[in-house]
This record gives sequence, structure tokens and C-alpha cells, in this order.
Amino acid sequence: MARCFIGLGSNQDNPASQVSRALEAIGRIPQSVLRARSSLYSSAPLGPQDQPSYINAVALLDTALEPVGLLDALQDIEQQHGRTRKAERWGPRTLDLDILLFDNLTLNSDRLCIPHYHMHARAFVLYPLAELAPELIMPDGTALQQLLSECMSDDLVRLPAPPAWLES
Ligand code: A4P
Ligand code: MG
Repeated sequence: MARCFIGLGSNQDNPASQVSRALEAIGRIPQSVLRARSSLYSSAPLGPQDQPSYINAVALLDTALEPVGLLDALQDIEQQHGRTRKAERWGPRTLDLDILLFDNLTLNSDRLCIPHYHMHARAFVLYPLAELAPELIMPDGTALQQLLSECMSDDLVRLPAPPAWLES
């Protein structure tokens, strides 16, 4: 099994619910086991500012799928959440699922760039990731803690966990 981190983001149609339901769907991906999920985090939009703030989280998944097989499964989940791909870069979305890391793999193909580009400088990725793997070392040898120390996190808010009865 490969150890894989998945970034989740949403800023439309009840983003916290989109992310929570996506975490459950990730737990149903074949040949895979959801090992852990971070808290939810809120932050101002990166990119165009005339869009709602985002909810983000990170999941840790063990998977026997190949990277492209996992991407297919994640894109199916995005579709089920009403994701429509628009031309605007960094525009609003009901659900965005990114493969952040896949074991120690470095990959640059037509469909996949791993580690996910820009993840090293995004607080809404690095902080939830650090909740799950504080000692993580990136494939290029950089410590996650080093990236955190260089990253602006002014507008990032960690949300309290929902009551257990809301979780099911
Ligand atoms: N792709 C390549 N590498 C990967 C990977 N590691 N994981 C390809 C997933 N997909 C990957 O993705 C376009 C193509 O990227 C896919 O078909 C896949 O083959 P997309 O999800 O349709 O495009 P996108 O998400 O609109 O573009 P992009 O550049 O991935 O957007 P980002 O960088 O994810 O930015 N602000 C806050 N606060 N929080 C956010 O989560 N997110 C964005 C989107 C903007 N601002 C944000 C947030
Ligand atoms: Mg994406």
C-alpha cells in the first residue's frame, strides 16, 4: 500500500458539509483505507478575491491503486459533488480534491504533478497536513516544519470539531 495525502477544498454550497461528505466518500475508495483526517480549516480565497472563503482539510489514505487510478476515483467524487470545471483559474468550486503526496513519489505527467504544485507555500494545505504527519519530510528532502516556518498563515482558522452526533 502507498501512503497518500489528499487535499480537500470547497467554497460553494455549504463547504463544510461538502468536505465532510467527501471525506466519507474517500473512505469508500476501493483498495484503499482512510487512516486519518485533519480538522477543517477556514481561509480567505487565494486567487480571485470576489469569491467566498474556503474550507480545507487533508486526509491520509493507504491505497493499492496506482496514482492515476486514485486520481480517477477522486475526480468521480468531485463530479458527484456537482463540480463543473470552468476556465477561470483558482475560481470558486463545490469540491476540489488534490493528491498532495503519494509515498515518496515525484511525478510530472499530463494528468498528474506530485507533489501537488504550490502545496509547499499554502497554509491551508500545510497546517492540516502537519496535524496528521508533523515529522513529514517532502520527497525533495525538505522538512514540513521548515515549510511551515516560511509560510504566511494570517487568515487561517482551525475550526472546532463538530459534535459527535453530527458526524454520522
Ligand atoms: N492534476 C495535476 N496534478 C494533480 C494532483 N496532484 N492532484 C491535474 C489532482 N489533480 C492534479 O485540476 C486540473 C487538472 O489538474 C486535473 O484534471 C488533473 O489532471 P482541477 O481540479 O480541474 O483544476 P483546479 O483545481 O481549478 O486548478 P488548480 O490549479 O489545481 O487549482 P488549485 O491550485 O487547487 O487552486 N483558496 C483557499 N483558501 N483554499 C483553496 O483550497 N483552492 C484554489 C484552487 C484557489 N484558491 C483557494 C483554494
Ligand atoms: Mg484541483
